[in-house]
This record gives sequence, C-alpha cells and structure tokens, in this order.
Amino acid sequence: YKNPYYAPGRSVNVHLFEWKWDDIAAECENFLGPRGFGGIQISPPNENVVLWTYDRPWWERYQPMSYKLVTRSGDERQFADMLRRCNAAGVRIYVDAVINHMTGEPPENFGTAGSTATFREWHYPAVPFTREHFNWPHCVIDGMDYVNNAWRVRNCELVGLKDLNQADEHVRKMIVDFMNNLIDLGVAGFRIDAAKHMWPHDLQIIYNRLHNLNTDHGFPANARPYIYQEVIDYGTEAISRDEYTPIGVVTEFKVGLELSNAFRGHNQLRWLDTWGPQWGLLAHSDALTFIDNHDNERGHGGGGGILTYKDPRPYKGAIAFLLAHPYGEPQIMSSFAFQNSEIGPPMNSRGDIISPSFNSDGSCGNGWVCQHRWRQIFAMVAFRNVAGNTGINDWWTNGFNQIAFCRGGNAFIAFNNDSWDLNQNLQTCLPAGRYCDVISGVKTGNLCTGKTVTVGNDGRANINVGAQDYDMMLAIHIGQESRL
Ligand code: LM2
Ligand code: CA
Repeated sequence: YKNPYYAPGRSVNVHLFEWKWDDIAAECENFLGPRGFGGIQISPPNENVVLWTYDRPWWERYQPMSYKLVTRSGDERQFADMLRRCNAAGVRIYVDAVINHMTGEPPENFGTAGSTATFREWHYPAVPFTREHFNWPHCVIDGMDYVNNAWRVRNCELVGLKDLNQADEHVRKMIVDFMNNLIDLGVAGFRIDAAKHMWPHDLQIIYNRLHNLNTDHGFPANARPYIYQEVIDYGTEAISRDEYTPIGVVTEFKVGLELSNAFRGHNQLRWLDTWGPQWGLLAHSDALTFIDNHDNERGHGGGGGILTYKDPRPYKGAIAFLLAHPYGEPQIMSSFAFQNSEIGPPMNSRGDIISPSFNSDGSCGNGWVCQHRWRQIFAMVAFRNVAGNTGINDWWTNGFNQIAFCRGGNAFIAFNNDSWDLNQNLQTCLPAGRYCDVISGVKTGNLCTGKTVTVGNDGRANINVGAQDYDMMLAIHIGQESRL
C-alpha cells in the first residue's frame, strides 16, 4: 500500500481541489502528462448533500449521501473517461475517500445524485445504511478527547457527522464495494479522509479486501492500491501516526509546519541539512509530504501558520525545498482563490462549477489559482524527476539562511532567505556547460529567458541569488543546457 505506482520517470501528486472530471482529463493530456507529474488527488467522487443554505461550500463534499459517483465534478461516465485519459497520459488518480461518516443533520435533504435520507433516523436508503450501521448510542467528539480519549475520537462523531461503524460487516462491504468499483475503473489509490477517526484494525481489514490495480490501465500485475491516511499528529494527542504506518502511508503534517516556519524566516535554513526523520518526521517510505492542504490553507482542521498561495514568495521557496529534497512522497496543492474560508469553488447561479480558463502565459483564470501551473513549481517537478533516486551531496551554507546542494550529478539548487545577496562560487556537481536557471525563466531554443549559470570543468559556478530577486531560489539540472 506504499507504492504510488507512478509511471517511470514521474513524481509529485497534485491535489486538483474541486476540479471537474472533464477538466482534469484535459489537464492530464495538455499539461500534467507532458510536464512529468505523477498523479492527482481528486475531490470526493461520491454523492454528497447539496447545501444551498451555505451557498454550496466546498465542505459539502465531506458529507456523503451515498456511494453513487455523481457530484458537481461530474458523473460516472465522465469519471471513467478521466481515468482512461489520465492513465493514458501517464498520470495516476488518487481518490479522497470519505468513509468515516455520512452527513450531519443538514438543513437540506437532497444529494448531488438526487438521493434523500432521514438524518434523524440515521437512514441512508441509497447505500443502504440504517441505524445499526453507525456507532451507537451516538456521542460527539469534544476537544479534550483528542488529548486523552482515543476511543471517543474513533467512536463518537466528528463535528456531528454520523459515524459509521467500520467493525460492522455490512459497513465494510459497502465501503469495500465502493472502493473496488473505483479501482476497477482505474484509480491508483486513496487518501483516507479522517483516518484518525477509524480503528487501524478495521481499516486494515478493508484495505486487505481491495482489488489489485487494473492492469488494463497500465498497472503491473498484483499491484496494491497506494493508501495515504490523513492523520494529523503534531505529537500532542492520544492517537499517534505510528498506529497507521503498519497499514499504509500517513500524511506528515509536521513537514508543512516546519518548512513554513523556516521559509517565513522563523528558523534558519542552515538547519535543514538534517531534514527528514531527524526532525521528528516519519520514515521516508511512510510519509506523504506537503506544505498546505485544502483544510489548513483556510484555517480548517486545526491549521494555522501554514504557507499558502497568499504568501507566494516564501511559499514557492518551501515548495521548492519540498520537491528538491529526496525525503518523502510530495504532494502540492492546487487551489481556487478565496477570501472567505467557507466558500466553494467558482460557480454559476445553477451551482455548476465554472472551469478554469487559461491565460496566454499558461496561468489560470476564472478564480482558479493553479499553483501547479506556476513556473517555479512545475519546474521543480521536472527537477525532481531528473534528480531521480540520487541523494543529497555537496551541501553548502553561509551559516544563516543561504543553502545549496546537489542531487548526485544531475541537479543543483540554491536558496537565499537572508536579507543580503547570495554571491558565491559553488560546486554544482554538473558537467561543464551553460545552464538555464529553471526558476527565473525557461529555456527557449538555445536561450535562457532568466539567469544563465556557467559551470566550469571542475563543476563550480558563480551562483547569484539577490535578496531582492523575484524568487529566493535558483535551480539548474541536466537537460536544460543553453548552447549560447
Ligand atoms: C477531514 N479530514 O479528516 C477533511 O479533510 C475536512 O475537510 C472535513 O471537514 C472533515 N474531515 C470531515 O470529512 C470539512 C469542514 C467542516 C465541515 C465538514 C463536513 O472542515 O467544517 O463541517 O467538512 O461538511 C460542517 C460544518 C460544521 C458542522 C458539520 C456537520 O462546518 O459546523 O458541524 O458540517 O453538519 C455541526
Ligand atoms: Ca469514527
């Protein structure tokens, strides 16, 4: 359950939050495939309650009505078409699986597939679930439970969401059938929403009943789905991330916390020479790593202080480090713009999601941020692919907030988060030649539109990252040589 089964030479998972299936299929073909992205996390594909009362918030998708594959992102035909096209483009799809709970007691009673439920009777006929399938008598998790009561965190309701009993055979069967349907349609794995709120033993039984990945979609025989479990663990709670690593990968929230802290200037970059488990992080192969996610970018799920698209300069620096460093399996966020933390994706008066538009420079419009289309970010995906399975070598620091390192002999990156210029002759580990910095520009033909770095026969080069430069990093790698 710990192999994402990326196509060869690819890496990085991008969360296309609230995107529609048709738009994702096109993005696989037009952008993510050609740019070397490994996979996509999609929003929950199963039916959710429709909440006009709150102007169709993004979080309605975390209130399931059934496992029918009909949402604002599209229907089952569009979902299947996306899988066929993305897998053909070499890009994998991971599903956000909401299996801990159903709805709360919302003021409206229609799902995105037209299903209704009797909330006060815990009755969801479209699955079907009835009261005996939920943890009973019901209780609601309170703040102190997280500190001292693991049982209540798992058996009581998360913010009043009706809590399924995953020890029940019927519940297991409905969940397994739902997930196997997705696997058969071609998905490569799952984000397990609210994993902390389910017993690891029950989850393990569910995972063990999942089909192997579909070989018709290019997966090898006997491949198990990639499973990354959402467990928020900053080290202060009754439930530990370590309870979940025996059964799958775990979201490592400390990564976003520590890198946001460092790139905001609250911790010196020099200390990142020991980045990885020495920082109290999960083992490499157990960690799904990221700066921000859809919750903490807007202060939900206990988030706060995390860098987001709203602080672009340090945010790009933190993401560049995340992608340049070999530790963990990285994911990046691709957001829609928001002021209000509850507001849903761009929509028309009928509630249909409005597709992103694309500007001539490749960036998105219509209210979509599309961090994955920022040059400094997609260039680092290519950097990671070129770096491959090399380690870190030739670490350099000025002793403060300027650092640089090589990835084997394939790639080199420098960061300057000090208030003075970085101007040094450094070892780049690259063959002699002239390289285009992939952060300040691109290579077009034989020309660099940004900085050019000249590497000598000894692998050394003069590296310049001014304190006032648009970005705080400079990155070069093989395959981006300028001939001029
Ligand atoms: C998650 N991970 O464990 C998701 O990442 C997170 O986005 C989900 O919360 C949560 N767990 C449940 O899947 C979001 C949102 C909540 C929202 C829920 C359900 O952060 O604010 O709760 O989805 O839609 C909302 C209301 C809340 C209300 C609840 C039930 O905000 O006030 O509680 O619905 O009606 C009475
Ligand atoms: Ca639960």
